Amino acid sequence: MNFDSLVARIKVWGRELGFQQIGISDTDLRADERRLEAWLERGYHGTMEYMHRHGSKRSRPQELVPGTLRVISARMDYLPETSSTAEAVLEQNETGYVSRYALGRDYHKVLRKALQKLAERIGADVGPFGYRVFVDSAPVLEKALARNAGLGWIGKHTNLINKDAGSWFFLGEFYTDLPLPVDTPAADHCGSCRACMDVCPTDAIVAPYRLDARRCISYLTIELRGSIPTEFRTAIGNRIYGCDDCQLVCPWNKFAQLSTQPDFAARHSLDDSSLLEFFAWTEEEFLAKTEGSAIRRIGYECWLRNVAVGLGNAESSEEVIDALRRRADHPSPLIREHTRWALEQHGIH
Ligand code: B12
Ligand code: SF4
Ligand code: SF4
Repeated sequence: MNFDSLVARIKVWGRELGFQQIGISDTDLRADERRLEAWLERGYHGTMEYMHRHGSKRSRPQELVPGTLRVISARMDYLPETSSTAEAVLEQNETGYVSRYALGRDYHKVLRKALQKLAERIGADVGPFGYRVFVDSAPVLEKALARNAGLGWIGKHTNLINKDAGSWFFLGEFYTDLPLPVDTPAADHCGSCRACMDVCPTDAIVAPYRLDARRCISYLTIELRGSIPTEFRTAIGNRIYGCDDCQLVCPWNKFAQLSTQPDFAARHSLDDSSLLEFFAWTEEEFLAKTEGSAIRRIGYECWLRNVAVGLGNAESSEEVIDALRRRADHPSPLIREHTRWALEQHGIH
């Protein structure tokens, strides 16, 4: 079989299915394995036990799927058109900021479906072959594999950046037993820049390429289930789900394109609603408005926890104080504690 021409066809099919780029790598992740181990040893993963759980499977694709020879990585742009710019929302502290990746439909579903179709197309061409599709769904070092496949480099903020497309894209991949020719890994173009490190509100990028997730607003608002440490609450500002500051400041995002994927269009005014509107949602409204969205996974309790922190950082007003007072005796101790903290920020004890 001519694998060079197969790869050319795979890249064309990938674009037809909505991916901006496809690349192929082998499975050698030895240098990244050492860095992953050092990151875990320092405890930077916080409560994300799943980063530990699978041992070396994350950095050794053959241990996860025996027989894997190559990894086909794909990237899909997600930046949606929004009624206000990200910077404008971050400046208006009465509006809630939802990170750009979570404004539309859950990316896991969108990418998985497209990757599955790509695998089926390959199968129709080459006959039965071994593969397994992943989108942030298993112990896979997605960024390192995508870098090795030529899709971009891991920037100092630790996201993957592409020279022609910035970093506002998701990654997905499939492991396969096809002996495809590999792409050239992407080179690092951060140079002497350190804008992301300087802008990070919580100093989570503790050294270039080294993120202490326990300090990252994305972790604090999405992954952490308990109380948000008080030392970070003011810095969180109005960011109620994730954080984009390190990407917003990155000069390479000048080259980013808006997403063409209708699934990633902002839903339910998540791009432009006040903290008061979000805080007023009942559990039923939360479930209805986050149906099919990644936000749903944090649950209603953590949603109110996050919005309470945002309201603690908002301009003082009667409406803000009244809304917080209404939740101050909430049956959930987590919501009570964050609401009371927020009231204290407005001088109410
Ligand atoms: C755990 C996780 C998180 C954690 C930890 C982030 C992290 N840096 O690890 C938290 C919750 C904080 C997080 C946040 C976000 N995430 Co996240 N996350 C993941 C996940 C599940 C695993 C990442 C991982 O393997 N971490 C392990 C550590 C060791 O990796 P690392 O910090 O990148 O370190 C590597 C390199 O930096 C390098 N390195 C480390 N030290 C050193 C030192 C030197 C000198 C050098 C040269 C290199 C180097 O080696 C390491 C191994 O490759 C992936 C999906 C997946 N399965 O891969 C998504 C993923 C990385 N997340 C993604 C996104 C979109 C985000 C957010 C932008 C969401 C948001 N807006 O809030 C933020 C970005 C925050 C940030 N600055 O990284 C996308 C990134 C897409 C892209 N373009 O890169 C992914 C790939 C999901 C996807 N399928 O699209 N995430
Ligand atoms: S996502 Fe926000 S908190 Fe996390 S490293 Fe980037 S700027 Fe810092
Ligand atoms: S802001 Fe600068 S240092 Fe940070 S990832 Fe972008 S280019 Fe690299």
